[in-house]
Amino acid sequence: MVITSMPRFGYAVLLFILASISASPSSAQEQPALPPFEEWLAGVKAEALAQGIRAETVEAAFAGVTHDESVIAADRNQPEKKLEFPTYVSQRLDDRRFARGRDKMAAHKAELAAVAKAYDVQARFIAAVWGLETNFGAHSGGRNIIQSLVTLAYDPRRTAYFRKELLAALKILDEGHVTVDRMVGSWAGAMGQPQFMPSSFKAFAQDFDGDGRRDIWDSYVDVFASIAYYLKFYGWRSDQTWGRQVTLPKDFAERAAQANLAPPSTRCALRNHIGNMTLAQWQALGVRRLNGAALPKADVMASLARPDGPDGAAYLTYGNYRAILRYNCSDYYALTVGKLADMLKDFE
Ligand SMILES: [Ca+2]
Repeated sequence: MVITSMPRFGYAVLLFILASISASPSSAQEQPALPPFEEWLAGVKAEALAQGIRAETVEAAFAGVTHDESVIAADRNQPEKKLEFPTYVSQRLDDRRFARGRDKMAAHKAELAAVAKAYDVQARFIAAVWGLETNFGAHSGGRNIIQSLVTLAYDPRRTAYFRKELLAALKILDEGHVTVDRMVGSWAGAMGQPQFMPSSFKAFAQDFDGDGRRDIWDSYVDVFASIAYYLKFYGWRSDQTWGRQVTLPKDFAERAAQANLAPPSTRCALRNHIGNMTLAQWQALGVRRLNGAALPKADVMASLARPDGPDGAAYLTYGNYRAILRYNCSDYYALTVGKLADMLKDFE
């Protein structure tokens, strides 16, 4: 799911507000009260109209929309226990996923090549994100996006964030990019084959086939171009890969302490990385390729990720890896995209 930085900021503010409320003794445990559903929905409709969204769009979008308890159940049923990375990868990169990726890259070879050239992003990375998000278009989520967003926006925990996403979704309908019956996605509001939230759609979705609609549901080139533009926007370089698994010397902890290696950023997954230096500097610190060979002599900056802690596998990650983290800020996700792209390298 693509979540841009604004929503995270909004969420942080909301958490702060909730914390302030529960800090007052009279309302401990209480969440901000929302009006009854129908009254609340009327307020959303009024806001949409005030934003210039046409009445017929608003009426069509909300026809038959209800508060969907299954969305709330899905939201509250997310696994709390974190999987070890090898388990996470094995659940996502099995033989069937690889075979489907290989077949889909062959079926859309010309379209992927055209988009790769236009946006300067290697086809295997576009395919890998597509593969991880929706199994190459097989599982976009069959839910009505308006229904998912209405339900989440009416839930007091993140009402401001999802109300904004709901209004963005109405704007997308009003602009005619998709019809309401085709605007499907996940229970969490992520839409179409690249799983863009509505705000990400507004910022990043592309109309590559030039029919006037940014169609991330049914136009393959629009899907590919939208993923490619997202990565490009966040600094993708087509002369580099994502990074690589490496081996560390036995005394790496002491060497890292001596070199004063600190996290390269405080931003989500990067706060668990260390170092931000050239491959030559990593080489001097004793880091090698998985087969023991010297690191490439390229002039590339890298930070070290160890998703299962200091005793688990180690990866040097490059600038492109940070672009993948913008799509979903999890080392597990970004490493799996990188591994899938490596597996698909011969099919570009
Ligand atoms: Ca289009």
